[in-house]
Amino acid sequence: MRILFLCYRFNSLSQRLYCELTERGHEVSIELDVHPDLMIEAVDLFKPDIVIAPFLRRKIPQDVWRRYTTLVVHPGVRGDRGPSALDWAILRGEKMWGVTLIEATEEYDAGDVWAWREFPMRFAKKSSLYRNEVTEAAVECVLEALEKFGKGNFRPEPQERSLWNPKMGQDVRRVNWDIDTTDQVLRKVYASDGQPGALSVLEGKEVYLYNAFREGSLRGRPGEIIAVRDEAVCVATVDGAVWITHLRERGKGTIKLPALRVLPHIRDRVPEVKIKPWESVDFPTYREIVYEERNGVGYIHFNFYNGAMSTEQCERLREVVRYAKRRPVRAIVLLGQEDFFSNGMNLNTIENAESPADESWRNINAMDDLCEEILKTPDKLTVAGIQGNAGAGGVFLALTCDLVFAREGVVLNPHYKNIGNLYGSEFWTYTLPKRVGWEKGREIMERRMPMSSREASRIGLIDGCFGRTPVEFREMLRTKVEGFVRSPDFVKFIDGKIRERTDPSWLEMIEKCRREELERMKLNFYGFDTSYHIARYYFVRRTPHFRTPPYLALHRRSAYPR
Ligand code: COA
Ligand code: THG
Repeated sequence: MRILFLCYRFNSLSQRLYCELTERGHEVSIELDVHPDLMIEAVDLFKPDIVIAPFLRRKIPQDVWRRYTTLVVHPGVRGDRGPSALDWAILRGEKMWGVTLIEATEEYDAGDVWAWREFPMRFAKKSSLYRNEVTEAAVECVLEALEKFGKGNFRPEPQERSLWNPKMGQDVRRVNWDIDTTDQVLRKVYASDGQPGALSVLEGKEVYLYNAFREGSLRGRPGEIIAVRDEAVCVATVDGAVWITHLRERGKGTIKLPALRVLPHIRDRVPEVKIKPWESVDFPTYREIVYEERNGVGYIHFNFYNGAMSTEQCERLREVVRYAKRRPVRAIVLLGQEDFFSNGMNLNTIENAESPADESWRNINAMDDLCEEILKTPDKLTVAGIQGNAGAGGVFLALTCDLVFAREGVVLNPHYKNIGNLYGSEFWTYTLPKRVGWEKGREIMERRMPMSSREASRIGLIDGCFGRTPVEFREMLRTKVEGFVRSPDFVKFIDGKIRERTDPSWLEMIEKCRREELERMKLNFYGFDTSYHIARYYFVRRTPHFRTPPYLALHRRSAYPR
């Protein structure tokens, strides 16, 4: 089928649906939300069989939905309507929630229902529910609806009683430290994460709060910052305390940053309460990196917000990899976190730096130091366990491991071009051709489209994909890795690895890869072409698109057959 996507951004859900549909042989073209007239132009150019809006706020013009069956993915149960569906569900503490595929009509979300799914709610941030439960349910809904549409005789069901829930404003989201309990603070910040954040006041400054965690032991005066850890701040509440890892100053053009970079003066006033990654702790708190050992295997969890890795975070993670390398374990498993494995260097902290070019250079070198630390592990098996999506340098960080596995449903973006034509580093010129050959490698890099873990596994970019949920994935991964390190094959594997990784010619080749990649990156950061700096500027400010690039819009390519 020919399917046109209308979306505000080509976000994780749109990318996942794109993969699911194209990998089933459908032809999918994408039109970003720029102007209603362009939506009409897009259907006129593409003449799709069906239109799907996976992530759209704007009203689809009559000229589109009257002429083409148009289905809107609504992250809510049947009968729920409005632009802040998940936000309200979290705030109200719904026990069950869902996704409904609604036919577009004149009135927002009031059309007939093509498919729906429900799931139990988790007490978690909106973006995490969106990237996991909502995404899985939406994929099932879309596949079901396409089957019904293909049969030709399906009649969608009218919504009998429906309830309009307005856009949630900051009057509802705002955190008031004098009265909000820890649970209420968590609820408000969860309901507002990743966008738009929950407004509040810290240190007399109006800020949006992101990425909150319950703190089980520290206490203080409500609203006061009582501790810092890894650039996050711990704020006392009326009945406990919470950690907030990211803040954005109120105002136009501000960006999300690690809390301490928004409130730098706090560092000298407030104690730093450290917890070592390998320590065990028996109360809830925020921990950026956790190292645990089980049955001779070391597992490293790194909980980096949005999967973005600043220079300092790369350094902290590298320290833990070095620790693991000294431990008597046979394998080291990198797990990232459930929402993202990694998205490479942190474009926000780079943007915020005095010199973004210098900070880009520091950050990519820190990424490469981490990658090199993993590559130069001769006597242990290294494994990447990709539980959530990965992009750019984050994918290639994973590929520095001997074995790479991903959860089913993970979306990978194994390329760098989308941020201003970056050349890329992280030893991709070693790992990519080694896994898929130069020709396929170049094709992936140039096409700059997302790829499902299933497809990545099929072409040998990764070694396998399994597990429907992060929990199931980790369970299966553990069995696999622990099985391998106890098998006779393992001894042979390690003998070979030691031989390769201590060979002077291998070491020389690795050094050459890094040097040549960084040579090209230097041009991206300091050279004549400033497209990386421009692309980053718009990316971190989440600026809406002003056109749909041809690599997304098949129908706007000059070579496209009409
Ligand atoms: N640095 C900082 N923030 C990043 C990031 C990075 N490298 N990669 C992703 N993010 C943030 C996005 O800004 C967005 O933030 P939000 O909380 O304000 O919404 C969030 O992570 C991703 O949101 P989502 O909508 O789920 O992601 P997506 O599906 O739109 O896109 C990517 C995922 C990875 C394809 C896309 O974000 C991307 O292209 N990132 C840049 C990757 C990159 O070039 N890294 C540096 C080169 S090494
Ligand atoms: N029919 C048509 N177009 C649609 C939908 C539809 N476009 C996408 C939309 N569903 C997804 N759901 C919503 C529901 C409500 C709102 C936005 C998307 C909403 N918007 C604000 C308002 O109206 O006040 C702001 C709108 C704006 O900025 O334009 O409430 O079912 N044809």
